[in-house]
Amino acid sequence: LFLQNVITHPCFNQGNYTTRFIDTTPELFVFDKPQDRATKLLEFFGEVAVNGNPEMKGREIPKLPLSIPTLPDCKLNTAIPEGSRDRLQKLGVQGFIEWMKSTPQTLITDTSMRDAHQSLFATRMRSYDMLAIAPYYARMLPELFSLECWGGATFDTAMRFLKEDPWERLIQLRKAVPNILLQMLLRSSNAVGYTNYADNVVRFFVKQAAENGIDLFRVFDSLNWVDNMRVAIDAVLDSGKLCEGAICYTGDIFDPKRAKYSLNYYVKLAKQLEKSGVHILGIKDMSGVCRPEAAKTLVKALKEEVGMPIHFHTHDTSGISAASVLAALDAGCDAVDGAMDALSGMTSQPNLGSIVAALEHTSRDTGLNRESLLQISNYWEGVRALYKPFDVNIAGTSDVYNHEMPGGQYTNLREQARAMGLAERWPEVSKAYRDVNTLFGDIVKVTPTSKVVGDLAIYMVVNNLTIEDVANPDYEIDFPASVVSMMKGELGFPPDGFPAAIQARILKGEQPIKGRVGAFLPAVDLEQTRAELAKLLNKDIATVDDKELAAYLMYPKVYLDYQGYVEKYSDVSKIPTANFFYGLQNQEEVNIEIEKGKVIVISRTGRAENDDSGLAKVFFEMNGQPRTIDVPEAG
Ligand code: 3PY
Ligand code: ZN
Repeated sequence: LFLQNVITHPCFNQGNYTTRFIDTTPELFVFDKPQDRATKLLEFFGEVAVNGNPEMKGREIPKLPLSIPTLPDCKLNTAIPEGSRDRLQKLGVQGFIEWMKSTPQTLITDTSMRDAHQSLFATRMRSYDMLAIAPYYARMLPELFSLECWGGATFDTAMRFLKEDPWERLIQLRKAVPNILLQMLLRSSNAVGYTNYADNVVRFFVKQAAENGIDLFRVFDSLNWVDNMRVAIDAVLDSGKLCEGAICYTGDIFDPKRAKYSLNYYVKLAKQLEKSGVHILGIKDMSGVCRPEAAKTLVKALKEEVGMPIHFHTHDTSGISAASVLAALDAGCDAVDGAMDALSGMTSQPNLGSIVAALEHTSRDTGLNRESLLQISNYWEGVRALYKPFDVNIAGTSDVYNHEMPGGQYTNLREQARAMGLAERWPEVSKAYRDVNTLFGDIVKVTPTSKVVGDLAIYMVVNNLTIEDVANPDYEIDFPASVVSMMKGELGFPPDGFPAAIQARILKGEQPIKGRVGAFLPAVDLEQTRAELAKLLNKDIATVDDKELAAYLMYPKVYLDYQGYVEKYSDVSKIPTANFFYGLQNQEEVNIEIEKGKVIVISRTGRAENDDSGLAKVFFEMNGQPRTIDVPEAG
């Protein structure tokens, strides 16, 4: 093992060593125990064979075995062409922004690895499936503007449900795609969580994201409060990366009954963002309610009023969002988002391949190769089938113009309602959501404010409450904690505040915060927190790196649970997705590359009936050696 460490050490390999190499290279004496990792993975397969992956609880298992997704027909030993990231490095931020504004080419962001699966199958896509296709993106689609592949809900779900490290996902994607901009969604002071973090935590998180591979940050605030975006924006600007400040589109600029969301409201916001120094202006139509004529009018006005390039993001819940994309482009929009065909439509982004086709041979041609797009989408089609139990397959709906639920929330809330036995009462949930929004003063609904509105809507339907009951000061209601928190101002405030009467009723005598939460939250002592984490993990403090600390700061409990899981089962992210969710069938064999060049072969050879002690025996072969795993059967 020692020899193995010496010969694989990069310095040794490159001849970069002296006679003191052994004395000065302590890591040569660190021996990993492949046997341990393999045994832990066997424990995982034993557990899934007997008790199932807990993620599958209450879900319908598809017919097995599932086909392995087909990778494109392209050699990976070819050179990687230059792309948007090379351009950024060459031109610098200002030069790049000038290029964005001057190129006639439509710039296209692919959301497949973030928003698309967040909106279609509960953010469950695993790194395994992203990393397999990533090198093909680098070679086949270098004309893409960016890959949205990180942030939003993915940070949480990676650890909570998929038991994998979100940082490792980013680092590996960066390695596989060195030429295209990697983009993330950042919820300003809520970072990648649901609450307001201390300012220094937000700064610390952004720094880690920038250092580990993010080139472009899309920053938004869930109430469009620019003051609440400043810390995040400044942190991105300090990192030297691209900062896109996004305005969240709500209502309808032409609806006289919703005059607060007028054209002027958005123009004012855009000017504030421009003043704050962002490089790109994002229009974040998270619910997909920006109708074609509105998109055209909005983009035209913004182009006239501000100097930043414009990037339009929408969702296809209505079924006609591509019309809005084309209208925005007609008005001079610089960049737009789409999702690969197989991951597009409904609550996801409009179809990227079709947008490309629509623009082909026009002055706004995207330069993307349609055959390459099809091959990559074909791969995604195979991937999507692996996640069928999470895929809420419902049709598009014009009801979205009434409830305005964000794409990522719509499927989640429907699923939550179904799990609570409210499937048939969905129209009531949708109506309650709309009523709650009105009661709150017609607010922007996007994570986390959308979650608050959803919480109260579900609460109303479960408890058979009408909106009059909720508003009635004489009716005793135990409001969900998230609702109380929002009324206190813990997510910030809309420009016109929350309606005083309902705010007072919900706060029951408590006073709301005056100003920005971040201004009140004391800075977190990062080194003390690192020490606390080291103790909890039983590790030397010097080995707790900034990424781990940042993950713990975002989600303390989720992070510790995830670490406990890794301790027990090792790194399960290396297991192919079908085997991760559905285990190994009898006689099925799987190859797992536990690290580069180190593959273990596991096959399941049988299972014995449970013995009296309630232990089930599952039989495997690991690299040809028979192994038996005893698994206690869960109650
Ligand atoms: C998120 O915050 O995760 C979103 O996708 C909001 O639209
Ligand atoms: Zn979105």
